[in-house]
Amino acid sequence: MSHLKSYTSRAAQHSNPSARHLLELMDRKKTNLSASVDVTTKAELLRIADECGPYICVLKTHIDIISDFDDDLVTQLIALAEKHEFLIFEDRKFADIGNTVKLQYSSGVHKIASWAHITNAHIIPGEGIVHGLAEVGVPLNRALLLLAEMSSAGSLATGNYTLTALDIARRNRNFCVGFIGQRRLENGEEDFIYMTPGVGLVAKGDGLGQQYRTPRQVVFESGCDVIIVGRGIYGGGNTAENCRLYREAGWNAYLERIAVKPKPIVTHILFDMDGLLLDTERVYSEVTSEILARYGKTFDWALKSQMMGVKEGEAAAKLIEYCGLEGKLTAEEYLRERNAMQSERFPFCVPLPGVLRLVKHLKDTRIPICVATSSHRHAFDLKSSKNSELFGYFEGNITCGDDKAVVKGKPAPDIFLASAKSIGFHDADFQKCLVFEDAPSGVLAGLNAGMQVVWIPDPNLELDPVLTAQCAKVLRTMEDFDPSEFGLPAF
Ligand code: BMP
Repeated sequence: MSHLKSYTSRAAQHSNPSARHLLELMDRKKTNLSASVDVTTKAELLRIADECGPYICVLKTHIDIISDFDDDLVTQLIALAEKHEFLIFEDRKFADIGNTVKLQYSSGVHKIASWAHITNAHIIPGEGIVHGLAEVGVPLNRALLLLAEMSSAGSLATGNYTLTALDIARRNRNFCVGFIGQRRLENGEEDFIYMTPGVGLVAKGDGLGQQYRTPRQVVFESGCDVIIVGRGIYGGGNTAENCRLYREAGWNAYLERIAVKPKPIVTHILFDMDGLLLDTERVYSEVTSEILARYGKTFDWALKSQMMGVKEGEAAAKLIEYCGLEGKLTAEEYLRERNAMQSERFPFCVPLPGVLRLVKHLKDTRIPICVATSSHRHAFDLKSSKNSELFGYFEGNITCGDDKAVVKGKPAPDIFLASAKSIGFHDADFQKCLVFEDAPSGVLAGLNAGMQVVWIPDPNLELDPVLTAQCAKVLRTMEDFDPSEFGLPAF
């Protein structure tokens, strides 16, 4: 959990000189505030930079909006950066092929690489953009941030796109030091710097798509490191006083964050089954799509995500209501037909990637494990019938949705509390239990039980950022799980 450490202690994790410098100066100057000065004249930019200087760790510029740009502006900006000790971040948002961005970064009127400690890039062209920029930036000790997410409404930088930014940064650590994003993407010891725009103490938006969250939401709740504030600082009123207020709010949120104790070591592990251990969700989708097609309806992801992991009666009622099938199909009729079709197909479900390896490893290292599935016992028997290797590792530790101890279905915590108890968990600290889930209702059930949750959602699922922030990890497949991050024996 690198973000629960101080900025200074994180500096050692970075080989990039600008990243180290930034992390050290933030603690020294007691600020995680970046002023984004989007003004159009040299004089205004220099005046505001000088006023903000004592309060900020980073000055963010859009140099191409300055109408009277000249080399003297750069000379004066560098002098202010030295006087007040801040880094300069040119928010250039490069977005072209490697060869072109190399020229845009090094040359032209602005010669950005010669003065900006940090710049940023979209990943839309692919990884070549990073390699092109690195050819210029690395020899100058510069740093790059990738745009993993944007603050504006309707941004397309979500889901797998965002996670791809993480992969690209991991492969280019010497230059890619972090992200422009709205939340921390990794939760382990790995360390990236997150700078977050769309920060406001009062305003909620600007009428042009910008969306604001408070410094505490950004730093404490979402685990980001630097708050980027523009109009909230210089848009009317006293610039220095506004800086002071934002700096204080950002800094207090950081202090609150590093006061949080790291999560305890995991001792017991609970696994959902459908869509998590087995690829049963494929069968559910196929069968329900075939039934709904007869009524001219489609089984979309908005509906499916509400049904996943919920007790079957509740899920069926949701489906009838959502599709407006009252009077045409009852929940019971749907379930009868669906269950018959599924029974034929379930035995042919297979373990999802990484599942056999992890479950075998936990069994071999004697970590107590249990399946906690909303499926009824007869459905579990069908699904497990041809998967004896996988379920053999559980040695009969299976809690089903129709077990007596499970009164309420997910998102109630019953099933996880019952299955933890069934494998000998009697500690008061439920954070020592780790839940693996794919469905939002199951994630919520794990959180409601007070447990740590690893969420492995279907790639089609739209991730709720609030749920995401509460998970210990959000992974693409179980292959990405590293037991040592939870104090469990390493592979
Ligand atoms: P303001 O606080 O006045 O809304 O300014 C936000 C600044 O951050 C702008 O310079 C904008 O270009 C930048 N920005 C953003 O607002 N959202 C993003 O996702 C990425 C950005 O760089």
